[in-house]
Amino acid sequence: MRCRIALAEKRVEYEHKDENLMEKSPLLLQSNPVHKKIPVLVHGGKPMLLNFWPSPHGMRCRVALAEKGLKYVYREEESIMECKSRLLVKSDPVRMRVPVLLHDGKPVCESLIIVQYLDEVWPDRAPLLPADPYGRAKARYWADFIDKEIFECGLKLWKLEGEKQDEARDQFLRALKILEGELGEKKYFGGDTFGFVDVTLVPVVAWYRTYELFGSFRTEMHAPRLMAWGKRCLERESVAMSSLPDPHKVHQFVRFLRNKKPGLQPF
Ligand SMILES: N[C@@H](CCC(=O)N[C@@H](CS)C(=O)NCC(=O)O)C(=O)O
Repeated sequence: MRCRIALAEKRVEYEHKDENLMEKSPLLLQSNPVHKKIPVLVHGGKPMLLNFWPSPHGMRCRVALAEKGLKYVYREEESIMECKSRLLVKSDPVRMRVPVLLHDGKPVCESLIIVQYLDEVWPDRAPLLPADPYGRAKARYWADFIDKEIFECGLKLWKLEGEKQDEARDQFLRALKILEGELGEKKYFGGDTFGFVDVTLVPVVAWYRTYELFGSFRTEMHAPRLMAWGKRCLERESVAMSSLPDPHKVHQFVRFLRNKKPGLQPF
């Protein structure tokens, strides 16, 4: 109890594990092999991810963590729209946005930086970026393209209406076509292996429905290869395990946000 009070006094976020003292866990025996008693504080353990479930940026971090088979503590910033947690404010005082990865107590912000950080710290587990500098430069180019032309433009599909929304739809469909060309006949953007560009784009699978319903188009008609790629990605354990949210749930949530926006027609 005194440890919990001290942690609370210091405002330290932590994961609490209950011990069954009749059957001591391997973690307790390994952490306190002499006395085999609680409490034990394990410091610098698993990474922690601060996220908000519909965030496509958070989804890519979850997929990268799963690809690398890394165990981590997941923390939902459930009230992010109204107020940010102390931990989020402390971790990203500039933008206060999710996702944030805390590793060894240090925050890493921005999803693409997080994915690259994971790849650098754990290079031997399912490498995501190509080994050669030119391959890496190309993969980063496409990741940047996806961020701007798919996810940033996707926001405009539900936040705008009229002519501006039409422009966003044209830009979005053009980007899908370009990505369709880049994928070509390959299994993944990374060739035979699922890589950095795949991780960057895969959250779109949970968002297609929302983009389609707000933008009045069918992705299948414009980018059939990308749709097939999305289905292949969903078969991967890492993607399934990363709990990409149900597309209907994402759409319901976005509809709720849009209908709260003043000056826009309810959708
Ligand atoms: N470029 C950032 C975008 C992060 C972002 O837009 N996060 C949103 C959720 S998807 C957020 O935290 N919004 C809350 C806010 O801005 O107050 C990344 O890739 O991580």
